[in-house]
Amino acid sequence: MEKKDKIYVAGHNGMVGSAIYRKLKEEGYENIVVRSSKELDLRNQPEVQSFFQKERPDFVFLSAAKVGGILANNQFRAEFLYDNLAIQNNVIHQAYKNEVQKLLFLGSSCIYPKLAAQPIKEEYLLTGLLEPTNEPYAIAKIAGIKMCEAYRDQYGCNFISVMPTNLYGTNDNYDLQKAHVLPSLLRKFHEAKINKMPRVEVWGSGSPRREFLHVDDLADACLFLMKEYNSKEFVNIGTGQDISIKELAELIKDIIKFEGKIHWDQSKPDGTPRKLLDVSKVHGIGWQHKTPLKEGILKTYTDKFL
Ligand code: GFB
Repeated sequence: MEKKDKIYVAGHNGMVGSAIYRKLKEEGYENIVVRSSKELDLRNQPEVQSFFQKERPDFVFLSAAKVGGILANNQFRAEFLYDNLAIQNNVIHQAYKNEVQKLLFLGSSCIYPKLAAQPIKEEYLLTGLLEPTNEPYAIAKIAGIKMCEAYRDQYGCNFISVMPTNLYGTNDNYDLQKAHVLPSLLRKFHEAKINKMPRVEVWGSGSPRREFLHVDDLADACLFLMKEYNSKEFVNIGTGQDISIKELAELIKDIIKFEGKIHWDQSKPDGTPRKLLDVSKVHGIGWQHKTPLKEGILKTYTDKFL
């Protein structure tokens, strides 16, 4: 990828796309193409076709997706399946038709079986049943990986896929009904502190374990792999360390200095009991994350709320 190459970042207003966009700018890439979802509806096949025919990008980061936390995934099951399938079908197919040199597709660690052995190796894909709350999203993402693999097999396209673990950072979603756990807890504890509330509601039992990666580290990994990696097999991106939701809630409570209590709302789902990626493959290719969790949370909190 040369500095003058035309690079399309799909989904540049989202958390992942905006981090990739910032990173490309930082590294001096000059020819970046973006469209907001109002300007280009990626679910619309003719619109995507004319966009690719007009712009003819050399490289594509496919970071556009409908995403959300455990409740949103479960509630908007049809949209998570349809929107994601439509977006990736259109973009991947037009990237092939318009001779894009290389495309990077972003999946998610929820593609793995609910009860996969830990840490999760790439080869565990499709070895067991999925977590029911995010099955539609996971099915769409699995289809995206398989599409990249099939277009490589049949047409020789250099399309690669990465599977990031749970992400947080700049431009996250803070809508409590739709967001993931980390931004939700930042908002809940912050508001409880400001409003001097006695307790904060945290969902589930607190026992599930999750791995959290700062989105700037993910963007760094995506650029690294776009430059260095050209194989069919997808690659996990994470930190290799996880914590329980109880530990996360305590950590955020401490960082924000909230003095009240935590109340566990057990009517809400726990989801997958543990989701820790085996990151030895990406380490072997030469990439490691940089941001320690506590530092990343503090920075995210300060930038958003202080
Ligand atoms: O981040 P989260 O929504 O997604 O939830 P998943 C992680 C854990 O945190 C669950 C608990 O056990 C939640 O019950 N939790 C506690 C909370 N308090 C809260 C809260 O206030 N908000 C939220 N959202 N959770 C998603 C998938 O799964 O992760 C997606 O549904 C995607 O498909 C994404 O893969 C990365 O890690 O459970």
